[in-house]
Amino acid sequence: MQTEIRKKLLELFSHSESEYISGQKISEKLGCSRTAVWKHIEDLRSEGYEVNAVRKLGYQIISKPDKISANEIQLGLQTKSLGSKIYFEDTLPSTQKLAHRYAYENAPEGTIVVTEEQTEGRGRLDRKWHSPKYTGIWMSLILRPNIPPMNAPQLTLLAAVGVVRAIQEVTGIEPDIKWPNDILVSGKKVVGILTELQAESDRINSVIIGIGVNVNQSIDQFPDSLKEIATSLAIINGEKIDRALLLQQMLFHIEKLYYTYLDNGFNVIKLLWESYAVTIGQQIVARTLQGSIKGRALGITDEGVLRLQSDDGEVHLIYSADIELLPN
Ligand code: BT5
Repeated sequence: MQTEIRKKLLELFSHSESEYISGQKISEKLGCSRTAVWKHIEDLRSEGYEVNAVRKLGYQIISKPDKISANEIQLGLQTKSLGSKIYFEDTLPSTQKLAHRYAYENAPEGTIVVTEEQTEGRGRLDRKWHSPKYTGIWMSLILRPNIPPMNAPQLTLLAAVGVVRAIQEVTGIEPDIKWPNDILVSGKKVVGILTELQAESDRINSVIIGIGVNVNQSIDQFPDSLKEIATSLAIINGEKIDRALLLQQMLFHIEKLYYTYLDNGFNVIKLLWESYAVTIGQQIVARTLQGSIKGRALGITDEGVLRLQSDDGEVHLIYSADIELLPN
């Protein structure tokens, strides 16, 4: 179906939730024949929409498919630049990989790459990110901030705050952030964020922020190795969540924070981040590539670096690590 017509059709239905709309009215609004309307409705059905058709009353959308599309992301999106260009694929090895290519090819700031499934989704240090079909938000976002490369980790924290706010708003769940890039609910990971750069020594060409959100997985959809440490928003809330809406709100909140950050620096973001962080004040073990350090997390620096006081009183700056929270 042509994108414009499809958009108009869905818009029409989104204004009259669960009501019938007559074929006549649809044909007028879309500027096409009644036969064409019927054809468009058939197209929606083939995409997984459940549509009731009743003579004299018209059409009613009963349920939307548990799928997202570029159109659904666009419809109702309240951002200026984030999501202004959307690359959407049913399946991809990894959205990061494709976003790197687009970033290299000068894709504008705000470009996003979204997929329904990743076959080679990845975390930090080439770890795997489990991304089963039609269940999560697997997205990479391209930004082009004029900041020194050393400040790029701040954007991971910024993105985490944006995602937490979107989750709170859409689901009512109150997640925690574990430094630097995990979003947890009841100690289990629901979101992972991976920030990568295309940069020269003194300037950033692009920042590619990969965000994976476990939205609608059931517990059986996690492999055994993740069942104890991961969860989804639907498992917590006991009901499925509208992924397109959540994605729109993520973009909305990240954009708002991003503009604040560009105008006023990291300070506001830092305060917000600290208000959601479970790590601060806790006994933790930080596992870095150089070894492990045990101690108390004091806070983060203005650059977003973790300050950790080891048991001998020394304060360490941790740029990258896996954090284990210890019982206090
Ligand atoms: C992360 O890495 O948490 C960053 C994950 C980023 C994923 C997004 S999805 C869109 C974009 N495209 C990509 O290819 N990646 C990004 P890290 O902190 O290294 O955590 C990885 C670890 O989390 C794994 O070793 C597993 O233990 C665990 N894990 C894997 N899949 C998970 C999932 N779906 N939910 C929760 N935990 C998971």
